[in-house]
Amino acid sequence: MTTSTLVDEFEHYSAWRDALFVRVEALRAWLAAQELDDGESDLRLGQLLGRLQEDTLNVAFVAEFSRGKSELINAIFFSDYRQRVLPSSAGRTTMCPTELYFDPRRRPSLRLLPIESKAQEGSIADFKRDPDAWTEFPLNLDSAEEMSGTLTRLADTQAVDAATAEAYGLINPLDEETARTLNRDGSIDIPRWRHALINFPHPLLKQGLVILDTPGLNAIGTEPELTLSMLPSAHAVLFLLAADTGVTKSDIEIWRHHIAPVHGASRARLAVLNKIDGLWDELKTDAQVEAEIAKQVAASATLLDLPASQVYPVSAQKALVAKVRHDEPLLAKSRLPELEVALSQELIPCKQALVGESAQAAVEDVVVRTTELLESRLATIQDQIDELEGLRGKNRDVIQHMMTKANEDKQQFERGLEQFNALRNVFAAQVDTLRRRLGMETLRETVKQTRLSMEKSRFSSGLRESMAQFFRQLNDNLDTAATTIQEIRSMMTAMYQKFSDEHGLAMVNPPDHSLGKYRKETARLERIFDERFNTLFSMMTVGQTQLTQRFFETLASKVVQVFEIANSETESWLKALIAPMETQVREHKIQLKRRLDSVSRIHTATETLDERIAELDTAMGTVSDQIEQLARINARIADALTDNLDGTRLAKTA
Ligand SMILES: Nc1nc2c(ncn2[C@@H]2O[C@H](COP(=O)(O)OP(=O)(O)OP(=O)(O)O)[C@@H](O)[C@H]2O)c(=O)[nH]1
Ligand SMILES: [Mg+2]
Repeated sequence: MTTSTLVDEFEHYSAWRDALFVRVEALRAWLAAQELDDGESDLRLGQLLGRLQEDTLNVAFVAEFSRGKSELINAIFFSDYRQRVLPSSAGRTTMCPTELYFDPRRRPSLRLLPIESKAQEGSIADFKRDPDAWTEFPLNLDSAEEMSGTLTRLADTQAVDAATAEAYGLINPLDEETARTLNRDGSIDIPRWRHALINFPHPLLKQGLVILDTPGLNAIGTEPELTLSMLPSAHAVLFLLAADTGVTKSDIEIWRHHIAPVHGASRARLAVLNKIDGLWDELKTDAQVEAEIAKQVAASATLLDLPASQVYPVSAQKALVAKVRHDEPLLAKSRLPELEVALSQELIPCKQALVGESAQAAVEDVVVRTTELLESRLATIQDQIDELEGLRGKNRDVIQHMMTKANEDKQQFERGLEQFNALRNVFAAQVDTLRRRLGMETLRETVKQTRLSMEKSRFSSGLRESMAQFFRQLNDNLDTAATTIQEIRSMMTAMYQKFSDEHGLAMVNPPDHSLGKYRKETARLERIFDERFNTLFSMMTVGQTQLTQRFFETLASKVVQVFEIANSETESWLKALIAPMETQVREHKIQLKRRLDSVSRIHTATETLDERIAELDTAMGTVSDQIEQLARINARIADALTDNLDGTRLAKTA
């Protein structure tokens, strides 16, 4: 198998993730076996395990047509198949966005969403939930030829009249470009499919790699979901230029509108100057060719406003040939290995840090909570032992006194509980306010109102105002929700303080919860809308109005997604807020009762005292063991988390 740094790094990453999974699973099993798995911990660990299992690494390839995206994907990921897996040829080839991944629950196949779906409501994400919307072709893995034959459907086109193309939002009749693309009979060739899903059991795809191949600007501009969702959610975006065309106007447009804004701290973005083999020239010295390549790299970097070191010159085609023929000098000359190193360095550590952080937060939360519980058990047992030890040889009067005292403590605690229950009502009311502001029903209503007001407005200024109003409403709701969250938190903090002061319960610092990242996400969507709108605004036609509405629908479904996450995180937070209190209260009640029982037992038979103390000693040993075991399991998870971050590799079997 041809090895490359990217493939290696990704395999190491998967091994790291698998090891982490196994150890977190061990924690969960241990908690269950020890009967320490309160619902909240089990839920958090279950979610974490689910995330680790479904974890994907998304890499998107974006460029104007014919820059060599499909060829580069073939060269980086599919050279083992010794031929082109994705079709790559001169002119427009890939006609629709194509996702490559592996889902073991489905057979290997190519699934295609017909272009007619553009006239229907629903985003690609919606259609993905509807298997009947897709045309499916099985992939015959035993025949490379048959397989690449099936995949040529990615290049299917069909001729339609201009009105149909406009209704799909694929052309703008006012555009000069459109006039030129019309056939002699007035028809126009459009893609046959809107989106493609390739389910393919490649080793890397099996480990969670998802590759997105895109067609040129025409498709990016007409499929809002690419801009809003698929590109921003990619962990790395590779932008391709070609040495034979140089940097064209539409290259720059794609870069400025679709890639440059999509840059976050945790996202890799690489510019690639492909087809440098066109500059190889046997009549020139190597140094002269080098200089020529460096010159083109520098020129491209200037136009993209990037340092030259961030533009990677390669020859995808020669790299593919070199890998297939095991021709090392040619592979070096293609300079693909350098790109692969850069890609893996930018991509994998970021991704690992992200996954590691979220795993660590969940595990720490569960471990801290469980340790606290065990420690409070330990303290109570110790108290009881002390109490009983003090009783040895005391007379009945003293024991009578102890019993009165235990009863008093119990009653005082019950009064405290009444207050706690009263507070829960206040808590419930505030949670209600919070859910109203953040809830999905409110959001759906806001979306509906915006849709209505957009339909009513005939002018672009009206459309814009509807959208501005939409975002104002969202922000207002998020602000109110944030204030309520702070109120709830300070109320709970006070309650914990009170229980800790009056009843000696462990002081818990309730977790914080911020809606900041959702504010940021809606702000980002608003910015994308603004930019998009400014581009469209200059050429508003009936078709464009429709396009704006379709754009809004995608935007709205994106906002719905954001709010869904915000809601589920908020719900988890609410649970995490109240759960320790409930556990502590339950635990304290049990301990008070035990104390009372034991005193009254002694009251009736002072001779059982030694037996009882021995019992408590055993219980003490059990709990201490549990604390130790938990610490060991936690340390193993911490090892799994940090091993690889330090650069040492984890064996797959670890
Ligand atoms: N000389 C040379 N040709 C290349 C290279 N990479 C790709 N090509 C050729 O360029 C043409 C376009 O390549 P594709 O991989 O289809 O390009 P694409 O970016 O996927 O294009 P669309 O699918 O149309 O968006 C094909 O004929 C490739 O063989 C390269 O490194 N050198
Ligand atoms: Mg292609």
